[in-house]
Amino acid sequence: MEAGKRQLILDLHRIGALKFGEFKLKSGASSPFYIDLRSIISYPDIIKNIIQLLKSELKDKHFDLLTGIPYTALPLAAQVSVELETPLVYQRKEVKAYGTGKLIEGHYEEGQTCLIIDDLITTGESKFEAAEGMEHAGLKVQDFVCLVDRSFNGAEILASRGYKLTSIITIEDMLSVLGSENMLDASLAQKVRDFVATPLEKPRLTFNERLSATSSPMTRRLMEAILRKKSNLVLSLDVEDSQKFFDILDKTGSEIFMLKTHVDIIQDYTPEFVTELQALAKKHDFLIFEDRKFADIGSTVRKQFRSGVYRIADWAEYVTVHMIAGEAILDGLFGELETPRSGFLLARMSAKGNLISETYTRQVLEVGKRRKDCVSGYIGHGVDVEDIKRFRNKIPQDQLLLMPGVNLDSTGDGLGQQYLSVENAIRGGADAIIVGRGIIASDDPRAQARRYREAAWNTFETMNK
Ligand code: S5P
Repeated sequence: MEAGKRQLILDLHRIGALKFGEFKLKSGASSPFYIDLRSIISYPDIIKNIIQLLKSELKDKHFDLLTGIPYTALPLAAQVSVELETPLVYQRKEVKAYGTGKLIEGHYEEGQTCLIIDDLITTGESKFEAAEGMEHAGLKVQDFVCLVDRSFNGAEILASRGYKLTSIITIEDMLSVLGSENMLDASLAQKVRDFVATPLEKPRLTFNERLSATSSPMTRRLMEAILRKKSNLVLSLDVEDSQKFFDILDKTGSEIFMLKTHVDIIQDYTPEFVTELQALAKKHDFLIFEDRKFADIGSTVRKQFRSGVYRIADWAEYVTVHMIAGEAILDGLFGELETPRSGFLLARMSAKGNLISETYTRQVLEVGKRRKDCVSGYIGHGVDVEDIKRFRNKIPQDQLLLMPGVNLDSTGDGLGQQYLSVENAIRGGADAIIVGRGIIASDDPRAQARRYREAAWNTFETMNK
């Protein structure tokens, strides 16, 4: 190992930026090591070394601009920028959503390539957010350089989105340097290795354990229905004619635990529609979910939910909600209701080119976690199993992930819909799949509903053993 890297490891250990022992993480889990590089700015000698190390990593890379992810990496990037005579830009941390203010400070031109420096990589999430901000401003991102890769597979995670990661030092480097200096005993080093090898997977609870840990009655009802009906299938019954609607529903009702409607699609809607719907829900034992995608201010959605032609709150036990207008929409919808109702927040969408960003998704999850009283879970999607797993890991175990955009025979519909397979959706961690045309466009919806239910349930069962 290069002398500079070795020195860096010893220095980080000396100043307490790197510690071994037992540390409690935010998640409540405990970790055998702790890294916090925020204090390095107070040690000019260490910074000098880091700048040399960064410079030599950057030698062979092509970029027009540099940035560091605030706060820790920004002063590092600033120094490297001066030494390499390459312009610096940076992304404002406090501007969280696009379109509301200037996101990138500094001079740049569209199409330029920006290299991103950061101090640590763990899950890759903040890297994706940084890249997204740069790309949104018209810059290209290819390379990330991190001081410490504290993950098991940082390079792989970034490669899944087409980025290249170079790390100055890894956990393994630290273990070997400190081990060779007798600063770390072998059993603790092994503990660290084991911990790092499985950092992304939270302790996995079975579905039954998750149910026991869930306190929201509306969320428990969903979980209980899934177990009772041995079904993870939500039917999306987007047809215009009520007779056809009830015909398909009666044939498929036994296979589903929940029905998803778009009631405003029904051409011949009358209040009797609801009576008949509720009768079938009783007959086949399924829940009712109106995919209204509420998105307005609290006072307006309150009326949209409770009044008008459809009086959705009277019969839909669950509804979808966009968080674009902020958390107060939840009070507008679910506050002061006689019968409790619950929402699913749109955290990610299946439609090609949708405008949901990583930052937006994170913020939706933050609201949803605070509001378990009226948020049973999220609507989400992903590009592949690994991507869905990473997303699922951010969702609390006492909330559900429902996944639309699932089809066993098609990859898209020519109108932007993108389909995943049932197996990928469930293996990624979806608790239920939402299937529309895969079932209703068939000549035999009953057989298709059974096929989807079985495919999902079989995968779900193997994961919950
Ligand atoms: O991101 C999304 C969110 C939803 S709720 N993508 C979706 O497709 N949906 C809904 O799921 C969509 O409105 C439709 O009702 C259903 C998918 O239907 P399918 O026919 O493509 O399976």
